[in-house]
Amino acid sequence: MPDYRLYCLPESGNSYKVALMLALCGADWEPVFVAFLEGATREPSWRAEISEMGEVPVLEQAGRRYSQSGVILTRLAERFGRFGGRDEEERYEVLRWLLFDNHKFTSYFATHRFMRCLTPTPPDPAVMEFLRSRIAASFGIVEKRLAETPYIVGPEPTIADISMMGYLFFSSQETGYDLEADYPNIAAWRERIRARRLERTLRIDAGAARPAVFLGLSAVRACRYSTSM
Ligand SMILES: N[C@@H](CCC(=O)N[C@@H](CS)C(=O)NCC(=O)O)C(=O)O
Repeated sequence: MPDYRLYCLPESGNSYKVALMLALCGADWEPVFVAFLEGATREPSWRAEISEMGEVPVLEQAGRRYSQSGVILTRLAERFGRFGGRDEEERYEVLRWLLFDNHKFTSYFATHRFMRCLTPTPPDPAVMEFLRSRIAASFGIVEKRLAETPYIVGPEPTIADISMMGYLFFSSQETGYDLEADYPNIAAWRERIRARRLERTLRIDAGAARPAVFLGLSAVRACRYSTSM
């Protein structure tokens, strides 16, 4: 039995955050596929046994289960002594960006992609417009920040970067955003993480039951791939 089991699915960028951290830390872990799109996390039994919040990711270790990617990443950073920030000041900075990520940077971008690709009926254009305005605001803030620093907190990557990568590796066809064209600093930052990811995860990629989780390549089902949004 591996040390860690990650309840996840390849389409979930929030799960990818934890998969990326486990891979970068060289952890002994395995993915546990959750039939999220079929409604598994809405089942009362799933909420009773796996997570009352009805969300993925959930990380299992030594018979205990933990949810909320920001908390999981913090726990792993402490356990592995990596990516947590170099001193107290940086650790608070990491927390500040984790909160910004969960509230804004990941949240609106992930919801926009979900509405665009994973809902059975076409989304309301006004809702999509609202989401795009919120994405423009949060991505603009990060784009400006990355003009000054290679990683979000400083010269070295932290779990704040790992968290913020959650949805950036999905294709532009899927997200509706061309990061190279519109957010060149964010695109360059993603390449810096990609280089580390490829370096550290090849062994795991090769042996994984669901390699898409690690590669960030989504096998999105029923994706409409509308190019007009
Ligand atoms: N803040 C949470 C967000 C997790 C989240 O929203 N996960 C999605 C899948 S990617 C989910 O389970 N959504 C179910 C719902 O919103 O009811 C985290 O970072 O773990």
